Amino acid sequence: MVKSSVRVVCAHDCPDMCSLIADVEGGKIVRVQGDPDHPYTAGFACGKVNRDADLVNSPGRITTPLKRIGAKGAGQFAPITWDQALDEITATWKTIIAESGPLALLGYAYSAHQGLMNRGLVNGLFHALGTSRLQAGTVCDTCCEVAWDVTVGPVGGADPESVVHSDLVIAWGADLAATNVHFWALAEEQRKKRGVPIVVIDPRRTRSAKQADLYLPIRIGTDAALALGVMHILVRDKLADCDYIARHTLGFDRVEREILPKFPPARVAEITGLAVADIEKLAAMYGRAKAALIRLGEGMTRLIHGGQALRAVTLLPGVTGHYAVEGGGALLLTAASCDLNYAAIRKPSGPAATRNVNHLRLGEALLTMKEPPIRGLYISANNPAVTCPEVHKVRKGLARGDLFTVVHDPFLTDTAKYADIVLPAATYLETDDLYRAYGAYWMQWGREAAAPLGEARSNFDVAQALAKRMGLADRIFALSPQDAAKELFKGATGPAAAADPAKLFAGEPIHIAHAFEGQVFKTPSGKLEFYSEQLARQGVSPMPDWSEDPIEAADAKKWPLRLLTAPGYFQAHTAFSGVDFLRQREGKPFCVLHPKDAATRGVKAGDAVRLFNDRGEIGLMLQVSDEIQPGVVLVPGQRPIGEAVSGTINMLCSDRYTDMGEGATYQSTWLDVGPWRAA
Ligand SMILES: Nc1nc2c(c(=O)[nH]1)N[C@H]1C(S)=C(S)[C@@H](COP(=O)(O)OP(=O)(O)OC[C@H]3O[C@@H](n4cnc5c(=O)[nH]c(N)nc54)[C@H](O)[C@@H]3O)O[C@H]1N2
Ligand SMILES: Nc1nc2c(c(=O)[nH]1)N[C@H]1C(S)=C(S)[C@@H](COP(=O)(O)OP(=O)(O)OC[C@H]3O[C@@H](n4cnc5c(=O)[nH]c(N)nc54)[C@H](O)[C@@H]3O)O[C@H]1N2
Ligand code: SF4
Ligand SMILES: [Mo]
Repeated sequence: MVKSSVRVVCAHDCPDMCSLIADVEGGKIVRVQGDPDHPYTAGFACGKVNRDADLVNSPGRITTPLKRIGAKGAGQFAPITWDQALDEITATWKTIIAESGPLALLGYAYSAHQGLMNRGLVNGLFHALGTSRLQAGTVCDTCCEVAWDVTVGPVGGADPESVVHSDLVIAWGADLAATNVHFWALAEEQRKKRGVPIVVIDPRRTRSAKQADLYLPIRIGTDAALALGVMHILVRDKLADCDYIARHTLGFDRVEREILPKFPPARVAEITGLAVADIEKLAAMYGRAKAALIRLGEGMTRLIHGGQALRAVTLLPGVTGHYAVEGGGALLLTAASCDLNYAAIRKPSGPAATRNVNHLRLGEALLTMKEPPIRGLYISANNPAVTCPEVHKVRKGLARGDLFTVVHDPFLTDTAKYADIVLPAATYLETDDLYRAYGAYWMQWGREAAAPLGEARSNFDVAQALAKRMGLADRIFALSPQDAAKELFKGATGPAAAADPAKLFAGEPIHIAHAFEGQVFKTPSGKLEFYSEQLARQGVSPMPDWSEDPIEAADAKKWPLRLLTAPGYFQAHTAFSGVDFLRQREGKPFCVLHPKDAATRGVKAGDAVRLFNDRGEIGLMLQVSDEIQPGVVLVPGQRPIGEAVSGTINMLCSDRYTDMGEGATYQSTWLDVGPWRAA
């Protein structure tokens, strides 16, 4: 059997963007491991991707196009050929466009293939067709992104590899040992070598928290109060860097006068549920550090006032001047500092603006949009029938008899079961693509390691085939993946633009960090904005603040438990459901209650339990643990509906927006738990 090792890039939705080595035998991927020659990957992949040979070869893979023969949602399909599938799709689209105009179509690829082309060209196809557009990512990161942008500007944050210069690391709303393992490994190494302490701020005593030097079990949704309390102490104890504040920030004087007096340690303790001593300790550690690095997580933003939370924490390094120091500052995302010509792929032609559909309100859009209604839907690399809030609405929308749905996925997902046509997708290990990390400063070309299984085709390939049949003449739809990637460099600026194509296409990792010159601010004022005119114009409090949301407060009176949502350790949303080993390690879909809450409800570990609120009820297995506080129910990850006792957690979550970025508010969900009574 011919054996070879191919250098590839991990395309899963993860900040680390590992370089991987895929071992191939007889045309089949038999092993996937971390690349020892990539500085950031450092020779290891996470526990999930170590099993990706099982993912590509999973018996659950779809190998041919399918046409629905049963009711929507029932999952009955018959195989058809690619020509039949593409002909039917494009004929239907042409009819819809002729009758209702292009706005009656909605298509998207979301984050499950992080390759710039396999994700970008699907969106490019719908851009060129002038269809309605998905305001994508509101289910994930638009809240934190907008909060960062109005504060720091659309620019990347600290380089995770600068942690070698840090003297304090704070994981704030991020379970790094689960979602950012390479940064976690670096931070731990610094702790071992140089005694750099790690602080974790999280309502759950996560894997990261268990290993922290200081762990603050903050109450959900109170991070802005904690950050403002720390600022209060920094000012009180003269630990603020007045010179930095004067030169690089805007509006601190007003925050100091109008906001900080409201956040003395005693009140912050009351709001956050933390001990005054711990708040003082955090502020003292932060104020005395020379280069403290805050890893900002999205966890604190998955609720109504999530934007205020992230913004307040993001302002902290401006008070101490740590933004000016290598190894200090804050890291949310890095992608905005990679200035490639993305439009070449994502916007080859088509109108500058059309009608937008918010990703998290897909259900609402399918049910209520008029003039024209959405009549054709194309979903690639996304499983909204599980992962969107108000999932009942999504399912009801997908069940519409007059909606023509196409799903492109390697697996027959809950969403695919509603499709008229299902197309078999190649995985990243079976595609060529260009990658740039969103949580580190690296870029890399990833090669197809093995031919796609069965008749599976890549997102890129299918986008081109559909474009051709729809009569789109844009050049990008006829280029090879490598030639298309070259378009990304035309007009690009910064370190990414300087990549040597010979090295790039040979698969060499390209370091794309700018030389360190302090955090750059790309706000309207060019400074770190404690006061944001942009927010004032949107009617949002222009200064960081914390207040209780009235709807949340009313729900909290009605229901005794609040939802805490966190990543699954052996699953990431539903993308690894096809791997037996990981599914079993994760166990059946479960929730976690504090021992006190379990006892008062007469339920015990291992029981099936019922989670319910005004939206409905679902059934999960129960684990009991004091890793969470009383009053909280933790549901890690999103899992396919068939795996659970009944339903999925998003059946209980509303599609209300966050304060910034119109993002999802999963954690603004109140509910109760009781024994499961099978219907
Ligand atoms: N309650 C609650 N809901 C949440 C969250 C939460 O914290 N709580 N988190 C939210 C977040 S952060 C996110 S990002 C979303 C994620 O939501 P989704 O994007 O829906 O995530 P997945 O369930 O992983 O679905 C990805 C799909 O893409 C498929 N896929 C993988 N690779 C390819 C490929 O190359 N091509 C194609 N065509 N398909 C591919 C996978 O098989 C899978 O079916 O969920 C959100 N939903
Ligand atoms: N294993 C695994 N890895 C993943 C994913 C996965 O599902 N599984 N998903 C991927 C995706 S799509 C994304 S977007 C990223 C997200 O990765 P992160 O940015 O790390 O965000 P989350 O996973 O949403 O939440 C992180 C932590 O925030 C905590 N948290 C919740 N509410 C609060 C709060 O109010 N305050 C504070 N301080 N903390 C809070 C949660 O307990 C959790 O431990 O991870 C990616 N990586
Ligand atoms: S850590 Fe992230 S980038 Fe690395 S292999 Fe795992 S999922 Fe992929
Ligand atoms: Mo996400």
